[in-house]
Amino acid sequence: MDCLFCAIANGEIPSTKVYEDDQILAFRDIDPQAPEHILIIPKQHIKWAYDITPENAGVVAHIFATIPRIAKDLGIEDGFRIVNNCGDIAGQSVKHLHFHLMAGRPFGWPAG
Ligand code: DGP
Repeated sequence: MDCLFCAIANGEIPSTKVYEDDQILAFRDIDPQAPEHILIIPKQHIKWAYDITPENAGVVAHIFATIPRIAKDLGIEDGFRIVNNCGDIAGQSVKHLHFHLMAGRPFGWPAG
């Protein structure tokens, strides 16, 4: 399978890692949209949020259980935004489930 984030997860393509364990990887976004912009991915290939199921949702729970640790390790103390883009209409450019952790500036709502 030709998947950019699988290649990052298995080390074929380098990334700036901020957290890793046996299930998930967090690394810096190559095109940051905020002073802190981290991507958090499951190491297993899940294409997009439509493919989260009761069987694989444990890794998604693990991502969310780890987000506070990642934020604290980065010194993020005043809040953050988590984003998941699902599908082209939402701007998902990489078809491997990922969550954007962004911080360090104010964020508008619903966009920006
Ligand atoms: P999305 O648009 O939600 O699919 O987000 C994909 C993100 O992935 C986007 O913010 C840019 C980032 N990205 C794309 N290619 C690379 C890469 O090779 N390395 C890193 N670190 N980030 C990448």
